[in-house]
Amino acid sequence: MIHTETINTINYLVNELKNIENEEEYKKIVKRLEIPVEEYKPYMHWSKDHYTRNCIARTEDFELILLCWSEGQETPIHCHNNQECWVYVVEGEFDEQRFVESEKKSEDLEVDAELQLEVDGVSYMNDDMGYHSLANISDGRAMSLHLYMNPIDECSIYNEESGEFQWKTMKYDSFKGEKIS
Ligand code: CSS
Ligand code: FE2
Repeated sequence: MIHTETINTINYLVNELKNIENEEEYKKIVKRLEIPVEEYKPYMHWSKDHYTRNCIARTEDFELILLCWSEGQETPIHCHNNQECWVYVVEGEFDEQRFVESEKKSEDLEVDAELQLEVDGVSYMNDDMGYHSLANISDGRAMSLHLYMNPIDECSIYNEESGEFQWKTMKYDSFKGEKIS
């Protein structure tokens, strides 16, 4: 059975995700999030070189990751490997750009939408909607919680200079609070 009350701890969130019986319920869970920032402490790691991917929980069905962004860090334009992706802003502000293949030349991408995401904001993406990129536009660090269904280990990233896509394996910087060197 799935509950409807506010989710205010990571443990409760992970339990709710594990108890999901129907895919529609993922979306409802994301709307119930009211987790204080301190709760994320075990998963917070930053790097000056790239945004970090900190896995909180993973099953065959879903993956819950905290992304920690230093000022100015961003993703390349990427797909979601046929999975569904929810992004919830924990701290800071993000710019999301969405792209679709150009009708004139399929290897070119065109901006389809640009969104600004603030704390508590949620964004949803899947491959039918196109590709996207996310950038931390805060004056400092930012954090976002990502829920993928199912887990995404690889994605195709777009090289804006060559106009080509390339598959990339995605790694974790920490797993359940343990840093991976
Ligand atoms: N897909 C990127 C983040 S933007 S949804 C990642 O998991 O690293
Ligand atoms: Fe993404």
